[in-house]
Amino acid sequence: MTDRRDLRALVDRLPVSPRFWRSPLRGTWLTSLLGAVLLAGVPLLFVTGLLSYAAYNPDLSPLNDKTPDKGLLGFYLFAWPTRPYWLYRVTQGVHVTVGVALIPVLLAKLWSVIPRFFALPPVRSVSQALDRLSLLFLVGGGLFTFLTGVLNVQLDYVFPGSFYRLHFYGAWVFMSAFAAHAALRIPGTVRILRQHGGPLAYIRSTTARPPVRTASDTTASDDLAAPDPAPPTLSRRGLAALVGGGSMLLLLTTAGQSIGGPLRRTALFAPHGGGDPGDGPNGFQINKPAALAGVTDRQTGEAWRLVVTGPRGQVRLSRTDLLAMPQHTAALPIACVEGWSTENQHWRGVRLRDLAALVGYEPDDAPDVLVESLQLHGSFRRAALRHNQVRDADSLLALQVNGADLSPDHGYPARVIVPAAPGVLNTKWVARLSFGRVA
Ligand SMILES: Nc1nc2c(c(=O)[nH]1)N[C@H]1C(S)=C(S)[C@@H](COP(=O)(O)O)O[C@H]1N2
Ligand SMILES: [Mo]
Repeated sequence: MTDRRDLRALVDRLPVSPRFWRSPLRGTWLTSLLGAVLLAGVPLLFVTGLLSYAAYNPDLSPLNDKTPDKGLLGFYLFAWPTRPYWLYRVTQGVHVTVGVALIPVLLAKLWSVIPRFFALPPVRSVSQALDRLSLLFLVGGGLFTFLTGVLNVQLDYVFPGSFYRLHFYGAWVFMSAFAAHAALRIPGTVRILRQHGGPLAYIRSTTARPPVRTASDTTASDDLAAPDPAPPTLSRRGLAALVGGGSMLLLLTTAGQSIGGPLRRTALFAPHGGGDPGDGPNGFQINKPAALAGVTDRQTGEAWRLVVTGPRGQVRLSRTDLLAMPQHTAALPIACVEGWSTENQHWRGVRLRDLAALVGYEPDDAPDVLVESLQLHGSFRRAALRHNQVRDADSLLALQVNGADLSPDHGYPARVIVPAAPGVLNTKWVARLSFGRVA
């Protein structure tokens, strides 16, 4: 008899026992509430993420494509438009900002269901086994996708080139498991949330149990509520403040990098590029300074020539030649995959479609173009632009910005700027434009 009781006491000190988990805050209600927030947020991340992938023109050129084996997962790719010009600024700003803001919710959700990961026996039925397997993909895929996303934003491509592949595949695994999980759990979640009033009712209640009980109450079978709750160290209000407040803080400190203006200074966790842009016409964020890209003054000085190729051979143009062509202005932002973007800058230079005309194309029939940089190091030396991007009257080979010559860090002697395109397609220090020779 005593032996048995000793054994019980021992088991209760292990995570496999529900009695091991004593926080009075756990319960299906909390899990449902956090689940509902993720149900709204995660699909938004998925859609904006797929859009971001499409925006890279990954189907255009093996050079753009960091996921050559994407196979069927690229089924939805389409020609990324150039209008509205702020499109990528918004979709990617939302993707990164919402993603960062959901981190506390994701962590709280995982915390809220920890006891289930340890529950014994691990497999009770076929359907429960499948459910657990899907949870493995859900949790693993979720953590992996969030982690690769944050690392990319914060550490500026720790996995050069492979980030897209990892994040893209991770997202598909995560979303598949998420969809299965949501389909299984939505009915229960809705019922639990209905039964117990809105979030405020939950937060106001300081007791361990949900505030409103009904005859059909399922809390009796609430496998997440601690059977042996410890005195609370954190009230529900405290928990709400921690998760919601943490989320809001991240939202506000991240959104600044996309919204700009004085808010930019609140973007505490945002990457701030590879250098201090200073003030003046070139005083906006720099992704990679010339020195880091290995671009020297000698390469960009008097000897620099732009090589333009097409079916009618090639032309070589000095900066003076380019300045003698018709100059056009476009007010466009730089919007990086990392989520930061600039306000509109006033770019001035030669239209890409006019350059296509130099090598045998009607501007309205200009083809795709391969853009190559002087840059010798790094993964952004070449990028392919689609014909709709080349034909847009605001797509420029910019020579000046905000009334001054481009600074070396912003791509002097010439850089590409295309409306609505991700920053990475706006190649700096351009050396060569190959029209109709993308593949
Ligand atoms: N040659 C070259 N062009 C490049 C890059 C680079 O590293 N090398 N970075 C790209 C990326 S990722 C972005 S977001 C924009 C940033 O432009 P900016 O530094 O002028 O703000 O430049 C793009 N053009
Ligand atoms: Mo970027």
